[in-house]
Amino acid sequence: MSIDPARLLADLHALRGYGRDGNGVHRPTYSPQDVAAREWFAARARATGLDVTIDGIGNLLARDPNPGPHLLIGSHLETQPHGGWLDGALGCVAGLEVARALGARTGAGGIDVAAWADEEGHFGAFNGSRSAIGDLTEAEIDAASNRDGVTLRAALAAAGYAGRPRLRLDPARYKGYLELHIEQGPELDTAGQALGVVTAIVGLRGYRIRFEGQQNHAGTTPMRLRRDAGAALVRLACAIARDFPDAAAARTVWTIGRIELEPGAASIIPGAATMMFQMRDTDEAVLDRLESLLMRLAEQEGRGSCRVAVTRLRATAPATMDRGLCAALEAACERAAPGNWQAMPSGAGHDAQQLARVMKSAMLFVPSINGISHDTAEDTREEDLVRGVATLADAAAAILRQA
Ligand code: HGY
Ligand code: MN
Ligand code: MN
Repeated sequence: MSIDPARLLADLHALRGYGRDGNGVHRPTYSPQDVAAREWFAARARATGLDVTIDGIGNLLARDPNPGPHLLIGSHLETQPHGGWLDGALGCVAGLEVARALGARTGAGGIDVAAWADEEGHFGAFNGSRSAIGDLTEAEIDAASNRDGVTLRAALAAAGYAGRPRLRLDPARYKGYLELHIEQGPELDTAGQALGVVTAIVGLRGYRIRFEGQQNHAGTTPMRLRRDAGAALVRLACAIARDFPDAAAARTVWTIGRIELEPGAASIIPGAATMMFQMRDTDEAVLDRLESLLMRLAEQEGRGSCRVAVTRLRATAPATMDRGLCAALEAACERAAPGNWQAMPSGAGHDAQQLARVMKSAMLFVPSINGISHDTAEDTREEDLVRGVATLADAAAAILRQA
């Protein structure tokens, strides 16, 4: 029972070719390159002896035909726009490689492999893994669209998935779910650690904040008469920077990912201004406290001169990883890299936090060089990739052997 490093790396580099963008990959969900990548992955899984289905939301599930017990290993195949080549891809290919390594052994049980659709949220929040656990309604699919205004229904039709039934996982089939992922942050790389065992995954709150004032001439409108939506938005950004640190916890993060001024011309006072804002923490109480603060600051910075609307677009709960599965991962890490691994929370969201709602789940991290991710510069040393998959296989075999 061992993985084949050359086969693993060859698969990772083959997958990288679907939407290649310099050192990274541009493979948005349901894009032609994403659909082609799913078909490639399906063929690799079939060649491994797994029964493969791609369902009505684009989830790919490759099932081991042996009788139980089973473990489910997966991640996602699509990427952020102009993103990295390993975010998601590593976890999917790792599942395939572990299935091949363990499948070679005799006896019952084995590995199912999943590629969850749209973890990267082009059309919503964890649509694929939420669909698989029964938490995605047809109405949500009807209402969803991406930032270019393409509806999810149209994207599914163009991908050839429309009309297919959506798979629903049977948690009783599995002893649990494992996901191997790049850390996407600087901790392991900075500490020189080879592996990370995830203790918890952050919850995320995402908002659209829109100020509406009065568009007007940038030269003839006296400052005291202005209802400048752009100025109100900038004041809110400054108020967040001023007040959030004292209200936040040690690892809380918050990001203004997009600002739009309308109509966006130098000689026009913006009549409207929109901010896309998100925050993350492993503690719901912290997110609740910061949400109340955000609402208060938005109202305050509107200051009557502008109307303000704060719309909560997404709210993903934090998740704690299963202690038993973590113990198996920790033991495998100690065998693979004695004293050179650590337990840590995940600052990124992952499908594992959805799977954790229906079955025991755990995650293993490998280092990201310079902590870079969601960027074409994202990368991990090959030795770390191989060690991560080998450690995952070791832990998976141990979990399947447990009574
Ligand atoms: O944004 C995230 O946490 C994930 O990488 N999509
Ligand atoms: Mn990811
Ligand atoms: Mn990502």
